[in-house]
Amino acid sequence: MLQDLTQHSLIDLSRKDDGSRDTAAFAHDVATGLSLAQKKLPSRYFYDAKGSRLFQQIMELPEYYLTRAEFEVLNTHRQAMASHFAAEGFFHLVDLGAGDALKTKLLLRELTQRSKDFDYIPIDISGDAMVQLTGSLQEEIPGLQVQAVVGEYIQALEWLHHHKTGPKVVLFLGSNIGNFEPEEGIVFLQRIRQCLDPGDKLLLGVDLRKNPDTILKAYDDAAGITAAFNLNLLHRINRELGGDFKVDQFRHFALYDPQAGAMKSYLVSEEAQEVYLKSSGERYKFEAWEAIHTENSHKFTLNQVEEMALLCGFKVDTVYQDKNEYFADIVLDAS
Ligand code: AVI
Repeated sequence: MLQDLTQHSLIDLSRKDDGSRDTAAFAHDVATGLSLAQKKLPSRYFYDAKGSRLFQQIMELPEYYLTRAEFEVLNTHRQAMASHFAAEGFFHLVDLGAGDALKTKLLLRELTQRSKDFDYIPIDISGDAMVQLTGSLQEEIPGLQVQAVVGEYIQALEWLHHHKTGPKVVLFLGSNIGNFEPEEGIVFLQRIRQCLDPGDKLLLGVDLRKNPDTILKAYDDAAGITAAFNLNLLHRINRELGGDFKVDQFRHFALYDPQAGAMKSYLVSEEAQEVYLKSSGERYKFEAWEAIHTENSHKFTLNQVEEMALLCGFKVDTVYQDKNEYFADIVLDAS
């Protein structure tokens, strides 16, 4: 689908079937994860409509410092970032997982005030989010050239690599890199690098190591929103895969490993029980207090980011931080 507006267009690279392939992949991943000796479910399945709404609420929680800290980084350093990115003339500003682009808009306003010598390419798997974003940008930043892309990150970057020539600045904000396992994160950054040319840039948002108490509270808030977000995965399995999880017999449990810098989230079964999944036709046995691992959120040191960047064909250019040094947005140059 290509919807052409004057300054705003939207290209949809997502698969146009009835969603059955997505459901089959979900069913496969859940059946595999629940059959392991140490059960696990992939965190990417948190984000159905309800899960996405809960994540919006998480970002507003007093304990969830990440969003506020990154907003401060972009707000404080937006002029320096804009000068840096716009220094060599026209470029494409590519936003991986743009969502509502609340933080990116700080940068977009700054860039449009100085010159119109760039276009904005938000990428997101949610078509609805991209339609809403292009609408809001039309009102808030008239004159901005926007080409929204609906699709998976790498698929969209490969499309851009073949269809958009010229320098690129890629944004990967929000410490989304922290939800990958370290080896997967490296493969992901290497794939981003393959879609870029030397001299292109990646602005990578990372949550930094800090007092473990601060980190733990961010993933175990007093209002129970993070617990609801985690438990929603079981509701989703019940609804979409014909599961019979008794959700009220599971509880959210979060712990932080300060040596690994890994925030780990679990769903713990309070009773011995069996769960049936219609999609696999199997029953899965839980001992009392057995856990399902659902998410890791890695926290980084600046040295780790530098090492990771080198392994992936990038060099650290500039590190921007908030005043508490909770969060960093790091400009990496493709070498
Ligand atoms: C999307 N991601 C960076 C969030 C994080 O902090 O790992 C997801 C999240 N999980 C629990 N709270 C927020």
